[in-house]
Amino acid sequence: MPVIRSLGCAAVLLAALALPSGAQARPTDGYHTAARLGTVLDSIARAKPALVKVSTLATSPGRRPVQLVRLGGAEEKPALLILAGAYGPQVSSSEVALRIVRDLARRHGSDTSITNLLAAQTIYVIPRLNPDASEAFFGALRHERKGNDTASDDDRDHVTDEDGPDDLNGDGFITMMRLRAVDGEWIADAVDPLLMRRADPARGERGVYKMLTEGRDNDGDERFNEDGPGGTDLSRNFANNFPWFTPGSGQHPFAEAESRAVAEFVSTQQNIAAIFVLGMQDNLIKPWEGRRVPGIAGNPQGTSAGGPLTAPLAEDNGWFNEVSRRFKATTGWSDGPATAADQGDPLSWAYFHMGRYAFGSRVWWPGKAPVDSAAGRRAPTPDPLADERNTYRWMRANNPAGLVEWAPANGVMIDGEQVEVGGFAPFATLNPDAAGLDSAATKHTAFVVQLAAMLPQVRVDRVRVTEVGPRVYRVSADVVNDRYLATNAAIGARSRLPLRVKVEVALGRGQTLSGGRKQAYINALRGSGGRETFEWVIVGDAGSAVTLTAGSPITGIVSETITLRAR
Ligand SMILES: [Ca+2]
Ligand SMILES: [Ca+2]
Ligand SMILES: [Ca+2]
Ligand SMILES: [Ca+2]
Repeated sequence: MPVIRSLGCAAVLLAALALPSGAQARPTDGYHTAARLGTVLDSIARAKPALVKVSTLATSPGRRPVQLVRLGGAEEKPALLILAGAYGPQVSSSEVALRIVRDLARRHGSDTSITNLLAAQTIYVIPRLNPDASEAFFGALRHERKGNDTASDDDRDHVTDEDGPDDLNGDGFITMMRLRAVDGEWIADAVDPLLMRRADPARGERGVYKMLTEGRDNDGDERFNEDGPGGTDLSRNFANNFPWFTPGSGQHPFAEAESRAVAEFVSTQQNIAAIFVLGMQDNLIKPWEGRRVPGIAGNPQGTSAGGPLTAPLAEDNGWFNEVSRRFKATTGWSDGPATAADQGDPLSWAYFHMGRYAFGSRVWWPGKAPVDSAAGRRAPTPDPLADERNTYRWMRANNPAGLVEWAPANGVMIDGEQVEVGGFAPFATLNPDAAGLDSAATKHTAFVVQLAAMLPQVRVDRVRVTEVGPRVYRVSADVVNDRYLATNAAIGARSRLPLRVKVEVALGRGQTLSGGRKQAYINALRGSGGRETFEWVIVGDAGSAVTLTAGSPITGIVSETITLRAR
């Protein structure tokens, strides 16, 4: 194995040397195939073996490993989990996760803040949850494939993967296609004709085109590209609000080895305090807004009578708002694309099902394009295509290769009509160039460092001992959380996930407890100095000691030895 690895490195080096100067940047520059991702992670672990451990969390149906990186040494401390690459086409999320690992590992030992952080906390990173789907990014034919390699007969016609997209114009991209049809619902936008929108009959508009993914009806069932290669989109295979019977979501929640491994890891790993998802769901640019939604038959949601929660708890709003404010201050980003639906996604699952503080970033998106105010170029207000128009104009200015202007695909006719092919190039709207990746990674690393410092931590404060009678002592102490986040979000206090803070007094020989509880639990200890006072009456000899411990796997456990004597 090491022989093959060194050969691989040499080959990469030779390829780099052989690149002619001034060579065209390729859209895959800066990105790592599944194989290269594994090689790079292994080399980071080899360089810092005491700090970084890489293991295989699951093996995909395509026999690719889903890696788990543990930063912070062998002992498992209170932890942050970073999950990326569940949505295959968003390869940028894996690349940012890889750069977070690389950057933290590199700075450990020379940057005191990082060294201290990783001495006190563990950071887990799952950089690429759907390696099967992401591999399409590197293929000769570029196609935004979402599913892993699980075989799936999406249209239930007894044949599997019989009709995928086809490159009709031979440009190496799968984009969209349009053809004129009397029952077409689409028209080209008057201002930016690359953009298509549905005709609005209320405004007297008549549809002209049918819009489909580029490709033929390979099996003649009168449906186009309805069942291509690729099974389950792992960003839709988690349990919260699971989209049942939807092609691509999987047979049932956690039907796949990859998603199931995450569920098992988070369920058994009691030290995970918060989960940061780099994916298609956002709650950092636009924070979640918890509100009370009436449940089934008017019963409260989150109860057996009222059905599951569909909105975050309003009690958590303040914290989501503040973390969002800090994310925007750290990244300099103030707005971004709308979040994708919370349907079977890992972010909403982390919060609603696992009771964790969960934060989601869209990672990267085309920035604000300059407004085109030339006559005839003004967009209508309100603009039904605002987001697409911005993306189109940004591409035109920054990445023209990300656009395919509508043009006839030579000689391809469907229903007697000439097929035209066009639209955004695959991957272009989700994945920046190499410099864009590095810049997004720097911002996200800074936020990760900040977020890790917000995780709850407890200490014991104000220990007081008073003698109330011969051999009888009253002992009291506070348990304090100085960090920003509470030991449990409101959702976690309700589900008792993660484990609550336990406060326990251990008696010495000849001592008895005559007041107070040997073990007590704190439902949720708020941050920013939240404290709870505990009191015990202990019978024992002067000078003997009791041990007080407080904490949980997510806060760390502290202990204090208290000597019984009058103070
Ligand atoms: Ca089929
Ligand atoms: Ca094409
Ligand atoms: Ca079919
Ligand atoms: Ca078909």
